[in-house]
Amino acid sequence: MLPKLPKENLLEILRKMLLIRHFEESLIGLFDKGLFRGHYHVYIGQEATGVAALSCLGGGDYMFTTHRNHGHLLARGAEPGRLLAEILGRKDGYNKGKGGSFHTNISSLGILQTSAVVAGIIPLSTGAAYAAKARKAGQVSVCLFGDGALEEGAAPESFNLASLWKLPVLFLCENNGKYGVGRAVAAAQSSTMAAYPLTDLPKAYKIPAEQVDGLDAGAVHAAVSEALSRIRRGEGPRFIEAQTVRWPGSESNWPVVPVPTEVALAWDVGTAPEKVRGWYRECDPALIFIRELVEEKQVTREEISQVDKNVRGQVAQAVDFALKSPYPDLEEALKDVFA
Ligand SMILES: Cc1ncc(C[n+]2csc(CCOP(=O)(O)OP(=O)(O)O)c2C)c(N)n1
Ligand SMILES: [Mg+2]
Repeated sequence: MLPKLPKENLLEILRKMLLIRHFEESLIGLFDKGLFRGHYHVYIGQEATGVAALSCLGGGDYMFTTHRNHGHLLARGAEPGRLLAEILGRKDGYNKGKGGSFHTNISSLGILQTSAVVAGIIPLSTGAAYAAKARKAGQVSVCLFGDGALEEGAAPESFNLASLWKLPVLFLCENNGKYGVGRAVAAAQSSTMAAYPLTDLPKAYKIPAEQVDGLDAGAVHAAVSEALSRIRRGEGPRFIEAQTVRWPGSESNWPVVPVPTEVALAWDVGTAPEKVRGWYRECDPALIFIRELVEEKQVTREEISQVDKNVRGQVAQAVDFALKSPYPDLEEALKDVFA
């Protein structure tokens, strides 16, 4: 379903979903050309969750994210050029190229910590919520993490304190399952957790927890805005499990693009390789959103093509900006270091 929002907000959600998609597909191309090194993860397939959820935050709220962060950062308003420069280790990146894909922090956007340490941000987001509560500033701390993070001890330890102290934190778990096992199975057993559904774990700590279809921007928007308003009213932490289906391009160790995303795929997946057609037809959140916009007569196909064209232009400019940015000087290695 579509989020209950005016057309301009729906167009903004569409714009951000397509921005993330084209940004990530371009990034895979840059990696394949040897333009950056080290491991990286892309957010393709989860755009409806990140974009819809983060559209509910206020300007002063805090956000924490993981190894699969690029989509969250773009959804929160990161400039694509500076983010790409950071991932490529360049001087004009948000953290002067020292954070890279796994550790881009943008404090001006309330993004206090991005960490590839699985579950590392869960205690940090709880601490930020503690600070927000102590300051009585009305801020909420939103922590986005994968299903795998629940396996770490840091998760239940944080749930315990957040619940005891009624901290203003939203734990948003993105359960991206496994492609090809069917949605119901993915939802129940995607992780190696003995406890499932995953919501059983926060519930043991008396944290209200619900599951939501992470491919459905409207469902995510409704669940997150309701959760945030309850948290802001002082009701304490909440947990949402957003279920998506892993993008087949993220099945192997290194991401591959099975078919470059075109708006036309929303109606005809014929150009996608046969074995991934089902994902693009049924599980692609961007294409689902596009179809809904048109079917509910909110937006025409021409308007969607125009948004897509603008976003592609923006990504091309970001690539140009990042590639023109120099690598940091050697002496920079010893600056901003606390050791
Ligand atoms: C503490 C820790 N253990 C192991 C890893 C290696 N690792 C990187 S991503 C990952 C899987 C995380 O799964 P999930 O949280 O579900 O995120 P997804 O990649 O599915 O989005 C693991 C085990 C790590 N980065 N940190
Ligand atoms: Mg996962």
